[in-house]
Amino acid sequence: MTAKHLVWGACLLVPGLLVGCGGGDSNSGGEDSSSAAKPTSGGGGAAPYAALQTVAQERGLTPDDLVAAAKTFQPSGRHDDYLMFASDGHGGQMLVIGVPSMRILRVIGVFTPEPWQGWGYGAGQDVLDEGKINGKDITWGDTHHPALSETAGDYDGQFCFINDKANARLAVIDLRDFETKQIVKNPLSLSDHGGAMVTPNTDYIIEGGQYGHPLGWDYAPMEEYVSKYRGMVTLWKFDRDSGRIDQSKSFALELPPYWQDLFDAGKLVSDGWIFGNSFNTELAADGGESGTPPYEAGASQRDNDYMHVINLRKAEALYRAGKAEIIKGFPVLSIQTLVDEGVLYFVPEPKSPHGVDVSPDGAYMVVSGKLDPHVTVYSFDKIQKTIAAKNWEPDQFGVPVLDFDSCVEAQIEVGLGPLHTQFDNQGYAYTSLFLEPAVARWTMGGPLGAKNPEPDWTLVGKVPVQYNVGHICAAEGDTVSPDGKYLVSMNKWAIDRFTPVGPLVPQNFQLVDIADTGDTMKVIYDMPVGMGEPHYAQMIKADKLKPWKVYPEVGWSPETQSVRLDAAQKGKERVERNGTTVDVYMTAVRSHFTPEYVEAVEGDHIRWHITNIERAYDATHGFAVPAYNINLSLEPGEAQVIEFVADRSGTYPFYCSEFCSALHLEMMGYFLVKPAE
Ligand code: CUK
Ligand code: CUA
Repeated sequence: MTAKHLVWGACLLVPGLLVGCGGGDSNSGGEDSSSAAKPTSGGGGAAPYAALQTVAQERGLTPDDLVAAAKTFQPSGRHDDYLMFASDGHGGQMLVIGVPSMRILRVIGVFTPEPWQGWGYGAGQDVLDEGKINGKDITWGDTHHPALSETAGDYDGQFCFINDKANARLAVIDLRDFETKQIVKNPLSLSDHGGAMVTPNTDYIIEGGQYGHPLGWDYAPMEEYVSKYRGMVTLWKFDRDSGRIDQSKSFALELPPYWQDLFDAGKLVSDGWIFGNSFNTELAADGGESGTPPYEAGASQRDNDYMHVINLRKAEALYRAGKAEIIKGFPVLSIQTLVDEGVLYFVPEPKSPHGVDVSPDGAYMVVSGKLDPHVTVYSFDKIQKTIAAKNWEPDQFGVPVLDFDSCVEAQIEVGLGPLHTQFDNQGYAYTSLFLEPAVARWTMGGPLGAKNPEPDWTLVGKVPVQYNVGHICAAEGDTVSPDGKYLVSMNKWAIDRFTPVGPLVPQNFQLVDIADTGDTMKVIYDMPVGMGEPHYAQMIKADKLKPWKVYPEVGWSPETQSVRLDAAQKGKERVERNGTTVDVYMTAVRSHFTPEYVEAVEGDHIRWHITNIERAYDATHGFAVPAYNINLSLEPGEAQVIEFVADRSGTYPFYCSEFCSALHLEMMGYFLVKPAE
């Protein structure tokens, strides 16, 4: 036996290691999974271990690899413990990923048409149309930050929101059916980044701007940057009952044009406040065109930028008291009002910061400086005392800049290029290090620190990641009660991790096991993401979600979450002509459409009402019409009405695009369009 064999023998003959990995202690994600057979533990004596040893040797797997595989493998039918809602960047969609298996479960069309669910190909058009800008269709988005709805600072599994950085839009997704219900276009801004984040009871969805421009984006020359360009943060009021943002109760705050970056809501002790960071206090304005440094240098000259500290409760009261001015039809509290009324404060933050993350107890705000090896931890209590003592100097817009030393609790040297911070249930914080690249783990002194062996602000360990990590996402890691256990490192570069597929390389989501304390974190899975470039994600315990299996009633409209009065009904299928308008009432059930052929005349205005009358889980039908750019996914009970002009005569075979039954191929019909006379 070689040394390697001896190692193997030692590992594989410890029964606990392998028996444990098949074990049934993991939550299996709701009622469906209980039908899945729970693996029996071990059994069979030494033979399975010998087989495992053979496979491991043939494939060159180390004992660590085997443990990682055992921690992430889901036997067929076993459900994941967590769901991760991830942006897919300029894919404009949302990804739903099971953890720990890292399997993609859903791709939700949000700002971008998505043909599988018919999003923009017959369904969802009204929602996509809400996202028009200057009357133009905008059919992509740059999704950055998903935000699950919260109750008392904890994910409640009801809704998810996400922003479009490219166009300053926000979307609402209903987690009963995982479909996008609303897109709001910010009337003030064309660029957002500090969204979506929610306040602890989802009263407001926060959308902070990014690149300054005149509010409402009217033209102003670069020379007027300081006088006319502005930043903003918008507070969108969310109405849980309707599942929609109520634009009539939403308002914005005018901010200096400092390129606001990310926002986070206070919680518990800091509830009622919001915090943001910014990265261009230099007001670099012309990108080097007139001999000044280009933005990357121009916006990085000063040692400090400003964390924004905003008293949301006060801002809300001012808005309700009618203190907002109206810009582009939208209420905006001016900088002057915010200063006069003590709503807005700044605190210096080290060089070119990225992100601000509020600790689970709400007592601390963590900011990373991209060009500074520290994370800076601010104390909410100290900030309040500094405000009370008026220990500040105004900036050039008159906003009080609080004394740095009076607000800081700790600075921890974590490594190169710190970006984003998440939290666990053991009193640790985790910060992504873009430049190293690694994820650092450090102890949160303060109340959570009581659980630590070392209640201190100390770096305790790092795990290298591959490569260039941006955000990290720990299980419920930005709530009032993080779960620990898993952390996903969302890496921008993959380089050598996957089989080459051309010059455009997938991003790499690495699952990190953070269950053990100390310097023991391990990467246990690499997941390529070959869509857009995800930024943030949030991970929720799967059993908090209560999605529908079928729509509650036949004739259901996902757009309104109610029965459509004009839905096609079983037994009442027909084609009705009224002048040149033709209403088709069609039902779909395994394995036929009724009616199976439909005749129209060139130029007719067609309203095609189609209902899937199935009540069986997973009995989805599609509806695809060639040459008319139509494809629907009709889940059980779903009704859609699509309108189009039959502008070309011809013979169009339509069909069901979901393989729904043995006779799925027969589930078709003809749409006949007679030439106009
Ligand atoms: S951002 Cu992309 S890595 Cu938009 Cu939150 Cu930091
Ligand atoms: Cu219905 Cu295929």
